[in-house]
Amino acid sequence: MTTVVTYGTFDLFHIGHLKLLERAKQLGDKLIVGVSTDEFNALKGKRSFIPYAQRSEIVAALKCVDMVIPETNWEQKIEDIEKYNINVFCMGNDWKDKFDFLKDKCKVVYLNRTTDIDSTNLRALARAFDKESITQLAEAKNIISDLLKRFDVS
Ligand code: C2G
Repeated sequence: MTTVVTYGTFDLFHIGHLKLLERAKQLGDKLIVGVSTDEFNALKGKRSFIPYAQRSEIVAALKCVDMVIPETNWEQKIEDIEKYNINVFCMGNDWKDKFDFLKDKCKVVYLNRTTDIDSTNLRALARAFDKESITQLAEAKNIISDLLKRFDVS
């Protein structure tokens, strides 16, 4: 039985997260995912849009995920590897080399990230969309009020 572990925030869950987790599962038989708590995200200097309870429930619901644990600090990886008899630690390659210190405890694998999507640009997209739709609504309001004036409808 090969047990794989990976960690992440998984905010605004998207295809990049899914592909990472599915490929992580392919590295073994069992996949454990450490989902960053809101408090740990604050330590990472990240504020997630979706609260931990929902982020962890979404990840736990995935076919490829066997177990979710809270990620509360940077140091827990070493304990987790021993506690859960981890054989493979994997992360997206935006973390390349950052976890090589785990190599004396288990295999360390960095998987290619999925390009053109991440939670930050999804948030920016949502903000732009809101702004654009508000602008369109304001334009529509002006058109309607002009029409009402023209036909003297109060
Ligand atoms: N990821 C990916 N492709 C993307 C976005 C993310 O493959 N387009 C991967 C990341 O490389 C990471 C995982 O999905 O392996 C989770 O990404 P984040 O939620 O951004 O994780 P992060 O905030 O980097 O936290 O201790 C490790 C940290 O908890 C990682």
